[in-house]
Amino acid sequence: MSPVPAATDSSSRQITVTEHLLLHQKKSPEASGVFTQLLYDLILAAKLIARSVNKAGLLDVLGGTGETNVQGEHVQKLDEFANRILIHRMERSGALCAMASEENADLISIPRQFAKGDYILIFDPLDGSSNIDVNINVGTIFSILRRISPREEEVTLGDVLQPGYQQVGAGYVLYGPSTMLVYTTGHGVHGFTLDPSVGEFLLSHAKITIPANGNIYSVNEGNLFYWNEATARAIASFKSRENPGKKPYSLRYVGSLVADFHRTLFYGGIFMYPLDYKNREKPRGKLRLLCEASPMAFLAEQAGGAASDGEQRILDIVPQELHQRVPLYVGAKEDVDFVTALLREG
Ligand code: P6P
Repeated sequence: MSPVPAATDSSSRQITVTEHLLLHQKKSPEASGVFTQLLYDLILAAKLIARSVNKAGLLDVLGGTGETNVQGEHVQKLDEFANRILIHRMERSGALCAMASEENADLISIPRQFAKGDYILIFDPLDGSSNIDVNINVGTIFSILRRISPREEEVTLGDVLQPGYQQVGAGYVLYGPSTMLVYTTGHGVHGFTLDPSVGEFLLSHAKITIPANGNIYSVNEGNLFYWNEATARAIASFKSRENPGKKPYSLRYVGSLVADFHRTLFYGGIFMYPLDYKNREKPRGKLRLLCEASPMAFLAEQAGGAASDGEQRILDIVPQELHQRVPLYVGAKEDVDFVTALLREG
């Protein structure tokens, strides 16, 4: 019998996420099959969300539900749908002992009837949802921690309020012209593109690194009135020659963190959401530390970049509350270090 001819098309060289993870498991012996199962279930949830996001214009999922979430934001139907899909899928994964969602005020426990694991999943089910109705990219952002309390005890908030350097995994799914998964487990950043014909995320961008000298800055300039002097000056430097690029940068701003971060990851430059004084008594950042800034910071550092809150490294911040917000400066190291130094000078 003649040997089976090796596949000749490019698909024979395509690597799925599961294969890629198994390759990593060889590198990090502590990574167990449970982690692979966690990501597998997360990917299944993402495919289900992608299917609805891609048909949003055709299904009655556009528009809001008329409700507001813990953040006081209008809940879009797709937000709610994505949140339900993730919770339903992930509580059955057998990998988790708790979850936290941007859409839920409190920790989400794993129902008694399901097997539990030692991981905690924190997610923003559909970031950028304000852009859903105008067909602009939205995304799911996730962060994975390992519990620190003994397995036989109840999970507490202390298991979740860990600094970002404790993350064992982080990433996002970007729903756009193509659906992409970008993730890290601490061994670099890797991008997978969903091939709808086979329903698999296939490795399309291995070992992503943020290019230096990317001359793009990304910020909502409409908030200028709400920034303090030091912030306004620091951001203005990107419109002058007084910056690491030695020339004015281009401004690009989508208003979806996943889209703005994804562009920064590939083109370089910097994304900024500064502290703003919209509430004069309580100036704060807008982005959430646990489900937005921290996972993006882990990805940025793993891609050779940096992330700060304007004072300190995002990954060093010890969270005080579940929905804590922080300012975020993330992107190419030289740009983040430059603007952080200016802000520290005041
Ligand atoms: P603004 C989306 O609502 C989001 O949380 C992030 O995805 C995005 O970066 C930011 O808010 C945009 O905020 O105030 O510029 O519209």
